[in-house]
Amino acid sequence: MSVATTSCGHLGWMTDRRGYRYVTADPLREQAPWPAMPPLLATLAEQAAVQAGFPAFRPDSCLINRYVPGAKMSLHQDKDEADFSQPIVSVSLGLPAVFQFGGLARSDKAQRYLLTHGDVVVWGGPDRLRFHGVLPIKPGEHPRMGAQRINLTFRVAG
Ligand SMILES: O=C(O)CCC(=O)C(=O)O
Ligand SMILES: [Mn+2]
Repeated sequence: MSVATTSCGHLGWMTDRRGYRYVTADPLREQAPWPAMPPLLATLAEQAAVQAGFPAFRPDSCLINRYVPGAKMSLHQDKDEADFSQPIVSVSLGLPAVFQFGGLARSDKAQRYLLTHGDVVVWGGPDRLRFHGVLPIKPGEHPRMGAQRINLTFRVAG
């Protein structure tokens, strides 16, 4: 079971035979520009970054991941962005998830955090390239979001 992904903002993330990269147009919508990042959400992400010590954070990309029960994301690093001095800001909505936050090597032991509706996580600085992932989402029904989890990650990609 995999995660469905799209983006908003100036840059969005895509994968094809050439690999993963950020692009300015959505290949699944006839190369239309990605939808604009809602200002309210951009402001939320920027304010969270300020609180975590990253006052210059101006995201140009927001990845939108949709998990249904059983969907998971394997341990990985976010390393396709241009500027690792800028953090990742993650907003979770809907069903709870167990977020794994590991070290700088894939084999490092990962800590586990339960992320529930409305939780915001910021990782940056020396933690920016830590491996992270999401364990399979348990079946359930969220009162506002139904049987799904939506995760938004705000990034400085370009
Ligand atoms: O769904 C999450 O909490 C993490 C998503 C993530 O790591 C990613 O999209 O790169
Ligand atoms: Mn990631």
